[in-house]
Amino acid sequence: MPANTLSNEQTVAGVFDAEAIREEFPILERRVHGRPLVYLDNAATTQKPLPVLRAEDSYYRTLNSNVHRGVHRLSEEATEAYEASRESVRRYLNAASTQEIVFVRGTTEAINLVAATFGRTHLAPGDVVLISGLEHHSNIVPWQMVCAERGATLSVIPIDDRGQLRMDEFGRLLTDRVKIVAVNHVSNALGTVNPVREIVAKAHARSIPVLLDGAQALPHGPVDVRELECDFYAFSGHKVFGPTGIGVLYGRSALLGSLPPYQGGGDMIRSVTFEKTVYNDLPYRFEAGTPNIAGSIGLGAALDYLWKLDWPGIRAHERDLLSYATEQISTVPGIRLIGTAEEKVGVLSFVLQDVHPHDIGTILDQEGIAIRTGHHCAQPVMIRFGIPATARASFAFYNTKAEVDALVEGVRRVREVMGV
Ligand code: C6P
Repeated sequence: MPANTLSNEQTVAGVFDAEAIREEFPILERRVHGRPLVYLDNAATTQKPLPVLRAEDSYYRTLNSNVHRGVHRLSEEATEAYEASRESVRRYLNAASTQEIVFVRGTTEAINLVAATFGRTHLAPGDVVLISGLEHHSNIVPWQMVCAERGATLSVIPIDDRGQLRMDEFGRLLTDRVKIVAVNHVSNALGTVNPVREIVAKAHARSIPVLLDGAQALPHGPVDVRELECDFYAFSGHKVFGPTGIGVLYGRSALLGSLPPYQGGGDMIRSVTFEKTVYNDLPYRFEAGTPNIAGSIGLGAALDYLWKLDWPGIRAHERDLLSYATEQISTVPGIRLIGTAEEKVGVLSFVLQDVHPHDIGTILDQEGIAIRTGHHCAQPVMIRFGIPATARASFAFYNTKAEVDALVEGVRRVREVMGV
């Protein structure tokens, strides 16, 4: 991840100790099929550190009650904890205000929210939504749905053979018919880090807003949405070492505030009569119903935990791990790496001759190694490379070179078992 799209107060790299930090992630001590767990499926979901486990447990043991509703003590304390988490998110993204932080179920819901509200109010027949060929289905399907409804068209920035966006094509596709650009910050299938600052600058030069899907970027460090100048930023709690079922939509307040509500119900209203409903202020206008209170508190704990880490040191460790893994896996005969972008996070997507990726995953599992196989909810990426699926190992800061060695050894074993 280039330092220029991530931010943190610290600037000096220490030597990051991955072995030491593993002690804070109890699940990493597990054994699977009698072997030590080698967890390399971090792009699917990350493991949780003790402070997150404690925060959720403590919420249910000591605070459990509904938020924004009760005058009683527990409800007040739960509301305070819920809103404190919103502030933790604001700080991690360097948003201007907590009004810009909407709690949702995850990245998928965040993008659906924007597609439904912005899409329905800003798209007309002949308009264009510009996405990229690297997108997760969550940043394709909601736009397809709203385009079909509004008579608009989906346009796609193509990718090159290394899995990088064709920025020359982006310039050509960015016409005045484009009403929103929606791209991922980091690709889940290939690990490519996209030039999002350039994308935002070019789109804004034509007054076109930009949504960034940050699901795979935030696990690799804080970002500064004000510095990126994006209009929307979406992410999931479970990929940033927090709980499942919780995520965030950041929206620049001027734009977010101009959008109609997404879902109707409790908490998103100021007053209701049968004749007329007056909606609540930001961000509550987009938080209908009892929210995932424990999840939000767990997410706040995760981001507070991450905030204190040595990010320059972690980035150096992650870069080192990726280049070691790339080098080592390339020594295995028959391996083809899919996605070799110049700027990448720790994702190794690969195929091994004509061995089906599911067989690779199953054999590695017998060795205690967890990877993901399939199309990674990014089928257009697979189509672009002419393959149905890949095996994908994805790293987090708690992974070590010994685990890379285990992966490479495991892939050699796959060759033996499959006779290739
Ligand atoms: N990618 C993966 O294994 P949800 O499911 O809403 O938390 O996140 C969806 C999503 C959106 N955008 C990107 C870039 C993503 O990587 C994901 C989730 C996981 O790659 C599960 S498919």
